[in-house]
Amino acid sequence: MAVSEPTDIRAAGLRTAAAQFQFRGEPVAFLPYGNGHINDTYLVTCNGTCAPVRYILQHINRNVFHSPAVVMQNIERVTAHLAAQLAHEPDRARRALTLVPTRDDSNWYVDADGETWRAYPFIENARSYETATSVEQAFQAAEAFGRFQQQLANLPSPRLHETIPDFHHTPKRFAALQRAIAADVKGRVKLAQPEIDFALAHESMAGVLIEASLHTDLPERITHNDTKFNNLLLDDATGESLCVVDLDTVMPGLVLYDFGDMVRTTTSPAAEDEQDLSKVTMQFPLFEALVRGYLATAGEFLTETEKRFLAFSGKLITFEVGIRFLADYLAGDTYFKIHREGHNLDRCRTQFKLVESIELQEEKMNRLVESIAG
Ligand code: ADP
Ligand code: GN1
Ligand code: MG
Repeated sequence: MAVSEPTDIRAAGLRTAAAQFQFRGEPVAFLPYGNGHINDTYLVTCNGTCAPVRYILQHINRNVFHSPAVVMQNIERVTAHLAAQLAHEPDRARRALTLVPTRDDSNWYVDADGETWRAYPFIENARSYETATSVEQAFQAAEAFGRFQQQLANLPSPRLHETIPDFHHTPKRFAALQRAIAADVKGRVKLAQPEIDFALAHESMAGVLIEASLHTDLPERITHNDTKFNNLLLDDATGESLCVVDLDTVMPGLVLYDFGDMVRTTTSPAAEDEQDLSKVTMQFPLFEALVRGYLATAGEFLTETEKRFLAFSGKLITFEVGIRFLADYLAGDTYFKIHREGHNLDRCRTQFKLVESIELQEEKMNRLVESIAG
């Protein structure tokens, strides 16, 4: 068997894992794929009977997801429900992820080292992007993630597992940052003082949504919880949203964290790890497109309070992700994959710059939401 990539010691495990799934044809090539910060994702090409057939094969990060079986149980239910919702739609196989069964008819494979693998058919003629380049793309993203929430609103009980407890509990994220500052295990506090000062000065926003959810109509719903722009595939031919991917954190949550993460990842033209901070800015027309796209699909179920916090949610989750990058930098880069020295600090800086940009425009953003959503 010719295996083109990767050539490191993981290749053997990768081949063994691939052999467990009911792929059409023999796996003949493996390539690391995508820009996710968490899992190991590979594009596997099989020599199907007529033409090559491709799959996504993923190794779940156990350092992040302490119970991969719980992640997979959620994904089994979510993908089955989405398939049922799409039963009468054209092109439905490209509109939702489908798990590929293993040879013994499980939906995932645990290898001899206890590592968990899963596979999906590769959705052809579509791709994800790191940043949005047009208002139309922002509209498509918000409409798609809103539709995703709507499709899952009637998922039968029981409640989905919390694959990462308190994932968007911003005050607990803030407390984790404070612990990382106090521990200073890598002696990096002195290298990140301006960012630490920024975080400490903004602490008061951390609890706003959690607090509001205790007293107002901010209900728990089934949310995606990682709605960054590169977790959405757009159709190559039409540019329209096609499929929401990265289902590991689909679980009970607040819809505002989903909307906020779209603001974080689509409104700035700069990459998440851009070092030239002058490029980081919240572009108002893209925010407007997000609001319109989101209301087009989620508008019918959103409460007044959910609508009222739409602009704030962008600022909050951008802050939350910023303090997570900062805490990970201080802790020695143990959570997010990094590709260079100081990578997590660079990522933190773009987030805080974006928070500032949102602060400058927040009033105007709120006025816009009010004028559209009433
Ligand atoms: P991570 O959890 O590490 O972020 P993802 O599940 O988001 O991993 O996958 C990484 C990338 O792979 C995505 O951004 C997307 O571009 C691509 N991808 C994932 N699943 C599929 C699929 N079934 N078909 C096509 N591309 C996919
Ligand atoms: C991670 O897996 P990925 O790259 O789509 C992270 C998100 C962060 C994001 C920042 C499980 O998302 O919470 O917002 O990086 N996922 C997890 O880019 O922690
Ligand atoms: Mg991803």
